[in-house]
Amino acid sequence: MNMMKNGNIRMKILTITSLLYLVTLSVVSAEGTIDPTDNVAMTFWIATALMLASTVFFILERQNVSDKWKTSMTVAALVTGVAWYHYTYMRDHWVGTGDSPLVLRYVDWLITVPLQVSEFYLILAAVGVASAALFFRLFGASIIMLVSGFIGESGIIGGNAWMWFVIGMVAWIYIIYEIWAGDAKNKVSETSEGTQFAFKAMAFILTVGWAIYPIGYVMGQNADFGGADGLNILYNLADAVNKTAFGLMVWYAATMDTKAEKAAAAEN
Ligand SMILES: *C/C=C(C)/C=C/C=C(C)/C=C/C1=C(C)CCCC1(C)C
Repeated sequence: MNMMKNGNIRMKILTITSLLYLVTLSVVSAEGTIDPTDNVAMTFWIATALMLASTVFFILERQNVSDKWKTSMTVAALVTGVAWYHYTYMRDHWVGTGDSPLVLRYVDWLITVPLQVSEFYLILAAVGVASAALFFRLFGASIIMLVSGFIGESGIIGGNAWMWFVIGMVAWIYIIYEIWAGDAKNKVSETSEGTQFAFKAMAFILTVGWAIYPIGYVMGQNADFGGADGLNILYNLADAVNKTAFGLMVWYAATMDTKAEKAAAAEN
């Protein structure tokens, strides 16, 4: 009992010191200096620190959840970890040039979005009801959404930015349809409370949290709508919600499920 208590306290101290250390490191390692009147730069800084703190948290919490949730926690940590790495560059790019870090942003999304949609597959696979087809449909649609967004924003192959926007919107609406009304919905009803919670929370984030991105895209098209400042503030905010909160939902569900499993085991 005493040993467990000591272990818990040690763990907490370790968590808090690593968080403080890493967050400080991420702030002082910046190449440029931050202008306190630059609100966009502020959001880059906050997002960078948040991504790092979330990554450390998910890695440390991974050991407290039951085995079947560990891969989901790893993926949650990868999403914020990859984003943290890119944010350290995106932040410097903004401060150094005052331009949107367009390519870095989309490189980050192209890695982190497929990782996130794979979470739907993972939480269903953990309880044996997932289909690979679901994963490939979500994966394919998310790639179409991102590639059309990139073509529209960068103008690399021409065409109208609004045409590419519409294609991206269609792909996103398809993803929403797939998770709310596709066959995953029937499968999830057969699973544990924790899995159902995770699935619903993630579906909600893909619908409401992801809606911030197209608004950012629209702002970026016209200085009157907000221009590059509006676009970057919204994209940074959206990443904070969609990467950190998304992982927290997985963590919450995993914790809930692990508790329920332990309680059931104690009864037997
Ligand atoms: C961690 C990064 C995430 C979750 C990025 C998500 C990005 C989107 C949901 C982007 C959506 C877009 C549309 C729905 C229309 C076209 C323009 C995009 C690419 C901004």
